[in-house]
Amino acid sequence: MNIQWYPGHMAKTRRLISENLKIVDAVAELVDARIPRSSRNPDIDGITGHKPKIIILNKSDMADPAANKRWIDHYKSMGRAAIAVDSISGAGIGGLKTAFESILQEKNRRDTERGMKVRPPRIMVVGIPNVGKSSFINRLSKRAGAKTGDTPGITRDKQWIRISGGYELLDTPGILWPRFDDPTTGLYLAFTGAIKDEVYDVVEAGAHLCSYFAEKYPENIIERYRLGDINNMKGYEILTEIGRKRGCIISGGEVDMGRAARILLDEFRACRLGRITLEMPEDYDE
Ligand SMILES: Nc1nc2c(ncn2[C@@H]2O[C@H](COP(=O)(O)OP(=O)(O)OP(=O)(O)O)[C@@H](O)[C@H]2O)c(=O)[nH]1
Ligand SMILES: [Mg+2]
Repeated sequence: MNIQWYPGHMAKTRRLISENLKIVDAVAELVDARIPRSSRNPDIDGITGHKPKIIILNKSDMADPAANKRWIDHYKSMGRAAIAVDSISGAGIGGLKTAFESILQEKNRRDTERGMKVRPPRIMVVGIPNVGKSSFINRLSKRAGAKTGDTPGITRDKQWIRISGGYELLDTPGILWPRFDDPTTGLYLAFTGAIKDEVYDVVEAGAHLCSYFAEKYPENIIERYRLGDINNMKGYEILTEIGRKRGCIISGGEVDMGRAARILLDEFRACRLGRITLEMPEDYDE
């Protein structure tokens, strides 16, 4: 399955990011801890140029804790600032001010040398749709100032939000890129809810997610849906079994595959299948 999604409003967001770059001091790029590779927009480094940058591994509460650590170590080994957070509970948020100060150290030193006053920074928050940019900002500001929701495309325009210490954060709409070269990228973005459900085949995606679980986390799916032996079963067969177990039956006793797939995707996104990381740094060469 080859999923692609790049509606016109994303091209507009790309321009918005470029245009506002000159008035911000740093960029916080949010990635989804369950899919740190697929959720890193390859265009963002190009658009944001040499601005100080930090990678925020968000939704870390939904990902495998050991994998979170491996990803943070991986970013650090590449010389990138990175921190894992949970924007709902606030775990990890306490370390952010220090992390921002550290990426801005060089700029502040230059400003001081030039006799300029060091003012509280402006930080642009960017990332793919539904990754938690607005939730992250709300958590930092301790107010629900930015609208959030569990579908991609909630934030429509930029919005400045001031937090303690005089910091100003710029919320931006989610942005993908014009073409996913690797079909796995589109699939993982669909699983985690970064791509709206209307643009891909939900049953096919559900079957792929079953195959992934069968290979990497078989106990989680067996336990959740009380499945028997899934060895040698294809994704589609596992999904059929899930549908049967959940009573998704249509006339003639057949399984309603669409309903089965939606149950699986909803429960995966709600973390009911456990803390899952779909990709590890060592699986890819960067
Ligand atoms: N478990 C968990 N859920 C989160 C976290 N951050 C955000 N969410 C949830 O993820 C969904 C998307 O959050 P938003 O803050 O609206 O995401 P966004 O990146 O601003 O999305 P767009 O504006 O559509 O691009 C919401 O249902 C949030 O409650 C997190 O760290 N952990
Ligand atoms: Mg938003």
